[in-house]
Amino acid sequence: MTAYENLRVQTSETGVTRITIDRPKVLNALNAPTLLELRSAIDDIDGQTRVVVIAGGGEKAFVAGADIAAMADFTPLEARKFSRVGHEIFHQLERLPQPTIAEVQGYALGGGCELVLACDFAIASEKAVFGLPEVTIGVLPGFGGTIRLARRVGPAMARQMMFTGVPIKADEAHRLGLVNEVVAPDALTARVDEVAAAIVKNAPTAVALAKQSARVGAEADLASAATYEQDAFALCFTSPDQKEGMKAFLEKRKPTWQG
Ligand code: CO8
Repeated sequence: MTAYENLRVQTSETGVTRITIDRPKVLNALNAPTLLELRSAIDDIDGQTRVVVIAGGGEKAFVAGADIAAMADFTPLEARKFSRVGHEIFHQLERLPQPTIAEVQGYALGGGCELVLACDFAIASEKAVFGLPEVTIGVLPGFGGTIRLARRVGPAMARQMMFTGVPIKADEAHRLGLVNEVVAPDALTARVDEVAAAIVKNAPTAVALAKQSARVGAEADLASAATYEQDAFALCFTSPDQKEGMKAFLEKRKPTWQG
């Protein structure tokens, strides 16, 4: 297992890999070394992992944004590169075959909110706070936030959040569909583990193909998306998991997946 300075990475026996951004003194702000470690941790994810959880260290924050101290003296070219690297890593996260869950216990601001948006879905504590405050410090959401927030909560609300920079609380984020569930702070990890376990018990190939079809479908026109889904459905029938899943149902027993 790779040792990191700014991350903690643990894989459970059931195949849930938890990547914790761990710089609590600066509310887990993302600087370049942290982003590069995140890239390496995502690269290291293999078939042993069935679900990826992204979390923040400490009690206060998921991630309070890109590291403002590190960005303050950027030249335009350095800013472009930082934005590009962030985009590449969040894109890589979004395209993992395994489902990804953001476990949000506190501030998810700026780049932290953008990290949430690069995950398949989020489960939050009642104390979580979401926002894109970049314009309050003279920049804009540069890790995909101008694009992904609109796709999650609709263009008008995304623009209000982006133009005002005013953060929203967990219940409002839930109402908008930015998070799937809001739970008490001390119940958060257990609830995320429960949802991850519900995914892990299903056919790995089917889950991966369902994720890919949903992602392609969200980006394609309806006819192409429908064709892709039909192909993905057919692909399931090349997998031993389909044979086992249907056989187990008919034999009234639990399936054993090969993946
Ligand atoms: N970057 C660097 N340090 C941070 C950050 C951050 N984003 N957020 C908090 N910290 C540090 C504080 O400076 C402070 O350090 P110190 O103890 O040395 O003074 C420590 O974390 C604790 O923070 P606070 O004392 O401020 O804690 P509070 O509870 O008073 O406030 C807040 C919490 C409201 C979350 C507050 O810290 C805050 O507003 N943070 C900044 C939020 C923000 O503006 N985020 C967006 C940053 S920009 C961004 O994310 C752009 C992404 C795209 C980049 C594109 C590339 C060019």
